[in-house]
Amino acid sequence: MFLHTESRDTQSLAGTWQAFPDPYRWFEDNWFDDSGVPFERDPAPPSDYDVDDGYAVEVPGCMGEQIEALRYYEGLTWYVRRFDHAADADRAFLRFGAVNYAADVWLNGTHVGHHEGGYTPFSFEVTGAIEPTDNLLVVSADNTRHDTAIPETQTDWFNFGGIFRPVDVVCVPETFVRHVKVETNIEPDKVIANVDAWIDGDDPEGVAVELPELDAKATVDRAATRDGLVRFSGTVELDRDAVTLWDAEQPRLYDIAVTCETDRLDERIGFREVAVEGGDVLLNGEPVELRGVSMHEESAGRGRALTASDIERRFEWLGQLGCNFARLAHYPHTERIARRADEEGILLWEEVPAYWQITFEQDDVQELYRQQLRELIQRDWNRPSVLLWSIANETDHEDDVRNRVLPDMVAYVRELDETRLVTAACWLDETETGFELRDPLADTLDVVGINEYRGWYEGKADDLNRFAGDPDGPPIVISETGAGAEWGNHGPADERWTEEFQAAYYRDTLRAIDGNEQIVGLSPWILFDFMSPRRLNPHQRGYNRKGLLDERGRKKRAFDVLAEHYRGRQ
Ligand code: GCB
Repeated sequence: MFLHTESRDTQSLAGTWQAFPDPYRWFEDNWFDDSGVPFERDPAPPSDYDVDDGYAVEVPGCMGEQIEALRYYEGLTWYVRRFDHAADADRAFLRFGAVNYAADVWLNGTHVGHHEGGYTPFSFEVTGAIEPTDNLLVVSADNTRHDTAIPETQTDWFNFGGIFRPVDVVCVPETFVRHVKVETNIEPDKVIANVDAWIDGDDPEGVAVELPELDAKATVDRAATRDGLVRFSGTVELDRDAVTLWDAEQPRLYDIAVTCETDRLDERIGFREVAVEGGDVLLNGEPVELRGVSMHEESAGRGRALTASDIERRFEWLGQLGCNFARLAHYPHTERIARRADEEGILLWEEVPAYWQITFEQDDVQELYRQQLRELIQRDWNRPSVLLWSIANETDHEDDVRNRVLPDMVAYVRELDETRLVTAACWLDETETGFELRDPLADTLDVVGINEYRGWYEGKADDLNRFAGDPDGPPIVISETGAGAEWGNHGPADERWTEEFQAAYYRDTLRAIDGNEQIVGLSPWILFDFMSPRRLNPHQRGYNRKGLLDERGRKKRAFDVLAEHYRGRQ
């Protein structure tokens, strides 16, 4: 179960760490004694390494962005950090926001855990292992691509390695509230918060819930015990008139506190309900048109380690475009984006990197798939901004194994969270008369994402005229569409890689889908240019150039085309 950290007493381990890239996996074999304890120093003179004097790197950070010579390095890297820990809490956990891709962690020689998956948080209890002074923390971070990983070996993005999100020591009492889930329902005369709280430690006497701004209090009841945690469940009922619902225009958030005798956890929630009815997506009972854009979690020179000002800029651009929606592609982005989207009233599509080819037939891969879904969903299930959980991107809908496994994943997502909509990015099939949605997965989804690049990889940008849509079918979001352009490259609108070509592509595509009743939203590809090692022509040189902005944040002409389109529909 996810360890809630946001409102906790934490010690940040951000700062300078020592990094040891280990392409030959030499240290793995030689740095540990027989009991698996990492040596503190190279025992054999003359010394080949010193754990206190490796490459100095900042954590959070992507190592290759900090050390030019290691930019394309993929493999094992040892990270070392010494720290004092003054707090005298009953229990302590080490919490990692994300490490790409696999991590093993040792504290003072004790192996405290292993984690696979490059974009979701994880934590290990270190209560017995942590000392007041001079702790030695060793983390192996390995971004080797392999064919039973999620994502697999081929992606259209750069495989930034390292500990790129915060690392914290989280201090808690013996018995504490490990996590909460608050689901909200809107009824004609009341608003209901269904609260689950997971207690770690001894079985407490009781658990209470309070919403101070609404002057509401309730106690919740013991419901079940599982994996050493006791779950308490209950509801808080509120007068409909007393509550301002969360929506894009007025993203009202409320504090909620969950307490047991020894502990208190604070969260910020929004009251809102999402649903699909007929071909519409409803937010609080009203159809909503999703004016969005896709983005990667990337910032020039920093890789995926976004700063507060990087996040600020992204929301400024969304505001300038007139967006109420964003697709966070193709893996979980930092939770700070979702928290910010809560405040800004931006609806989100969040996804796991089940991208292109995945070894779906293997049980351990399916387990890893479930784990990545669970870690994302538990992290963000209290965010009112999250509208859609996407389970996959462009997987082969003629593959029987895929067609067996993905519906299981849809069911798993619904088991974890019944209150969000489930989607996936699929393709349309071209037929003699036009385009059809033939992917069998569509029958199990609430909303179908369609990626399409007519007018770029093939066909013409107005080809989508020939997609009639099915007014009785599920709502569709065009989850990708786009064309490459190099910022500052001007020329005629029929010359590829010019800003004018890209702007014309947007105009034609927007016109082609306008009025199609099945299409309820759009998240074109993509807000800004991003690194991709498979894009090498002279206009690209390592970047996918379909951004509305380049990687330095300079706007291309298509930015204004989309802004004008969205602003006209606000
Ligand atoms: C896609 C992928 C996306 C690529 C994009 C492109 O369909 O989902 O990851 O970057 O196309 O630019 O081709």
